[in-house]
Amino acid sequence: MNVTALAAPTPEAVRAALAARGWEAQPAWFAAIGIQPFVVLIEDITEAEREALVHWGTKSGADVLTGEGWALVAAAASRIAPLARYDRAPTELARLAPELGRLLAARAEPPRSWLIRGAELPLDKPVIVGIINVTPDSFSDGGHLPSVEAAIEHGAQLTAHGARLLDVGGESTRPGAAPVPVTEEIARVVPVIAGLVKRGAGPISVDTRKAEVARAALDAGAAVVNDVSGLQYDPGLAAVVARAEAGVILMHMRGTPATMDDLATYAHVAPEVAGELAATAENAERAGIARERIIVDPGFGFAKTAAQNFRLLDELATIVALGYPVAVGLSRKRFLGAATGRPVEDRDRATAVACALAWERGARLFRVHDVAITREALALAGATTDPT
Ligand code: PMM
Repeated sequence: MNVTALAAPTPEAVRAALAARGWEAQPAWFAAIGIQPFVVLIEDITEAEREALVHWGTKSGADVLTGEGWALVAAAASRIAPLARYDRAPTELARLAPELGRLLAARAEPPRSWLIRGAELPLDKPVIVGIINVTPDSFSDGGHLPSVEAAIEHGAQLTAHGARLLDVGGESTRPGAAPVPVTEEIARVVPVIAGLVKRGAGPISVDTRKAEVARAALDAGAAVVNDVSGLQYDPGLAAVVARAEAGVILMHMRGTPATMDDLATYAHVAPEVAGELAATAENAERAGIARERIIVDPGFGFAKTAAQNFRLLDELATIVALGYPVAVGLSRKRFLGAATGRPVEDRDRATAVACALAWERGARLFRVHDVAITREALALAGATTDPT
């Protein structure tokens, strides 16, 4: 007899063990996903639902921890899966089925690609988003790109280093930053976007919260709108994205850059950010943006303390579980300095490591200043998790 402990925290070891024994790829994957541990936190439940869950847990061998109005259910995913089926779940728990079904489906079949305007980006490999800030006062690189030509040249270089999307922004969103007038923001970003399109660089995303800026950028050839306000700043933005059939990145934050630091109040950051992002994405879909065009981003550094950013990075899988592809903007952020002691101009190594950690937890898009070093870190992380 030979007994081996498999590396089971990810489904890969089980999939590989079954594949090595002749299983087809798809059944091996579903079996591996099925025996993965699955932990769901269920909130706002009635006393009757709580009792039904405890009873079901005892019968089915799942662990159920509960308090008033909530339950935490833990077991292999395959054991919990019947609760997502109306014909198998206790009638008292029918309310649970749709959301649980969505979470289980997102685990088994994560999105494989992202639809942007006029193209489809595959997500099987990391997508590096190169930052082009044309602002005099951006968080980390403001003022480094003094002219349109320099910005275009920089974009071409980021593409050569491996960026698969270029994010052009004309308004700083650092804590306390003042808003930029629409005409000024358009004057900053449109010539750069038009110039990049002319050079064949891109695809291009515009980092803006404003409908008018987004419209001008899309007219100039942008394919994606990256909105750090998650559609909260300008009620007209969603319709612009929907009409143009553009891709959209919806980032989580609370308040505005001027007020966000006082709103970093969470009892448990990851589930709260996930809940708020889910509502944002539903808004977007209700406004006519197709699900396949939506990326969510937990908004590192926006209305979060350093400690909350670290928790969020560790628990990123909670955001991934929403079922939308996840982007992360970790580049040079203050919390990386809190861990490494490095100033903002010396945080690209920490950024690269943080991106690799985020990839392992399921992030697929990485918005960074230094594309070359991040590409190396992600090449290694990607090779380590590649099943082939
Ligand atoms: N961070 C900044 C700006 N735009 N967009 C997304 N989607 N995610 C981010 O985390 C994000 C962003 C601020 O950083 P910068 O001033 O260095 O660009």
